[in-house]
Amino acid sequence: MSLSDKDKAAVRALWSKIGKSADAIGNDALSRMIVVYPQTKTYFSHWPDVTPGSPHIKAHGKKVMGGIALAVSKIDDLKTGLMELSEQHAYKLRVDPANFKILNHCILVVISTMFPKEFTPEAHVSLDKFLSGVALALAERYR
Ligand code: HNI
Repeated sequence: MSLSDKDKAAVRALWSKIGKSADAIGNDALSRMIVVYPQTKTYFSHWPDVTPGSPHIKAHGKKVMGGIALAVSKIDDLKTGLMELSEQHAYKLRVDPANFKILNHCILVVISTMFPKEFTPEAHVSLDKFLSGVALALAERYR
């Protein structure tokens, strides 16, 4: 799986329209993740309040979307660009990589509902490929 020039252009174009809403997207995606896939909550059990829209979820959604923004800027070489984040998730946070796909799904759902006009089938397929690339790059340091 690799991103074509067309995919990269579509992701950059979409991001230029939705990037300013990254905090809201992150909050909603994280909130959905913990509700729809409650097993993901175990990683956040050190937080005082793991409920949808809580200050911790909001702050973390912002961080995660910062990671997505970084990925958009490193779209030509996601593996190198996300190496440090991969190391953190693998060695320090010990997040099972299966969860990356779960969060990706939530991000897609949120973007589709928040930006129905921008989320064309063309944008959908390229964003899906991009997020898969992000998940693969984040899983890189696990082995
Ligand atoms: Ni993730 C911390 C980015 C998926 C659990 N994560 C971060 C940080 C970024 C980030 C950025 C902040 C690092 C720092 O403090 O320097 N995470 C991303 C991205 C994805 C992702 C881009 C996938 C799209 N993380 C996930 C998933 C889980 C997850 C799916 C678990 C279900 N991440 C964490 C945890 C932390 C974290 C736990 C530390 C939180 C804390 O306590 O500060």
